[in-house]
Amino acid sequence: MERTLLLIKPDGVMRGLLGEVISRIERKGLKIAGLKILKLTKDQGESLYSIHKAKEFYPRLIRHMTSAPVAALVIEGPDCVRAVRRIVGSTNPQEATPGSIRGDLALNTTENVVHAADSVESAEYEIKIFFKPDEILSYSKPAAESRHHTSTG
Ligand code: 3AN
Repeated sequence: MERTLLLIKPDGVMRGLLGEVISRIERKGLKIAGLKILKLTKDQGESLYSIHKAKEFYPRLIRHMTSAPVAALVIEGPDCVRAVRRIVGSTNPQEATPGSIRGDLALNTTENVVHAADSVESAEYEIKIFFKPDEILSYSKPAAESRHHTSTG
């Protein structure tokens, strides 16, 4: 069972989009195994986006990410890194497919509602920035167990 990290960014929280985003994740059938609201410290923002340190937009991005609370979610499900990236849509909301979170709900690239880890390795690294192991609860049914359950009624 794969895990990924999703952040609802300050713009998403301030616009009252927590329910909208979480609902799209749940409707897909993915499970929320960890959930918290927090204000990112500068250190947490820099750890999350260290790969973009040299980019022109980096200071603006860190300023935005630390400007108001975010929601951090650990999401669990089969192939969920890729599934969540598809639900989130392209970085630039103007190019994001309608039906995706960014395609439907965002207009600009800094304030694009959500962040999602882009690989299983990034997900592991990013989950550790925000969650201790005992703050993540696994309750997905393994596929074999649900099949067995169905056949025995
Ligand atoms: P994604 O969030 O789609 O994985 P990344 O990892 O390339 O995109 O970028 C991380 C964040 O940096 C984006 N969510 C966005 O807020 C910001 N960002 C990326 N590229 C740009 C850009 N060209 N201009 C402004 N902000 C950007």
